[in-house]
Amino acid sequence: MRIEAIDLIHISIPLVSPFRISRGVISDRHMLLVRVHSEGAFGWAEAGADLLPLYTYETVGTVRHVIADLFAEEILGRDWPDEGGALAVAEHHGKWPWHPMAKAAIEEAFWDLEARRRGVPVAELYSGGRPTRDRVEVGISLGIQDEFEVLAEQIEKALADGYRRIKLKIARGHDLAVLRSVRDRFGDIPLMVDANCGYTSEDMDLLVELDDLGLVMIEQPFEYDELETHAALQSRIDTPICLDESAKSPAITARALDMGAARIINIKCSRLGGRAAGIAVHDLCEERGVPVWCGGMLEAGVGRLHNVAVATLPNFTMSNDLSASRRYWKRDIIDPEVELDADGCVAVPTGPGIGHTVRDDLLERYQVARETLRP
Ligand code: OSB
Ligand code: MG
Repeated sequence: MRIEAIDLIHISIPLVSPFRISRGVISDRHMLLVRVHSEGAFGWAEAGADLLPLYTYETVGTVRHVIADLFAEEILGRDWPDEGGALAVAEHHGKWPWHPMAKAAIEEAFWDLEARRRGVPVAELYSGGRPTRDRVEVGISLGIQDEFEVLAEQIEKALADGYRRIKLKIARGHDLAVLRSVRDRFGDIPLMVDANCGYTSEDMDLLVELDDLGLVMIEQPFEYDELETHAALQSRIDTPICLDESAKSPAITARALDMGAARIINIKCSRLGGRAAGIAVHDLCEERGVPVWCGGMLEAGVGRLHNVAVATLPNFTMSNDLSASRRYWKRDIIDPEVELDADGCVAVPTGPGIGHTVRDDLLERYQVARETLRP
């Protein structure tokens, strides 16, 4: 199979409300959509990076640069296997260091292409023949708010909508007191926190105090390379630590678990460099009895549907950050949009590939820049 063209479509979509994490605020979500073309078929992907490097160092600009100036020539110049093309491209990209979101986007587009060519849902390829679920459980991730009442209103709405657990972003000065007020107001709801690396070892005693709050987990309190600090905190608390930013590869994830740095892993295939790497982390956690869940990065429909598909694997036993389209966007780029059912779940599409249509008219409306790479 030859890839005849790669479309890179940079779009910007306004969030229904700004999303604040420890490092900054996201109001308009920028993203790079990737579409590969082969023999009349195509495959869609969405790179995880945003305009600014608030989560990791990657941005729309670095992803575009790496794909256009480095990967494209090889992708367009080779013959890829009709079956297993995504795995071949993942292995091929292994020779380059870093840039996981750029690699993940190309690999994801290959998965969707292969699934569409075979007429099967992309979830079926991700599962590799293992039993999968037909709905995935969903929790909501809520940004930092200055006003407690604004946050309380969002929590109330999320519970009424049926979300199965509430994740609150925390940062220095937006932590213990807020969480105590949430417990006072809402009682024993399934609650977790995500610090996005916002604390240091100097905050250890404060973080130990979070242990009394009965949280489902504490996600990524320290910098990504601070595995020892995470292990030190985990040894002092019963609440499980979950790693997000630190879990950069299957090998590092295994080492973090060996060190006792975490008891739960957030799988984001974009951060890990692709679906194959995400599935490898799923498998190694399953072998060790460590639960995983699928993280999100305010994806639009394409990235969300790839995430829904991967979250069908058996060890995704906790609620995933895969909210309904309308929690993020006035209008998502896919048809139909992703919706939450009455049980706080999202249905896994049964059509070919990611299973929903990408709307060209909306891509045009949200477009910032667009190019097509050819041999
Ligand atoms: O750490 O999970 C994170 C959003 C942007 C950057 C990092 C993260 C997030 C989220 C959003 O928590 C989760 C979602 O997409 O619903
Ligand atoms: Mg996180």
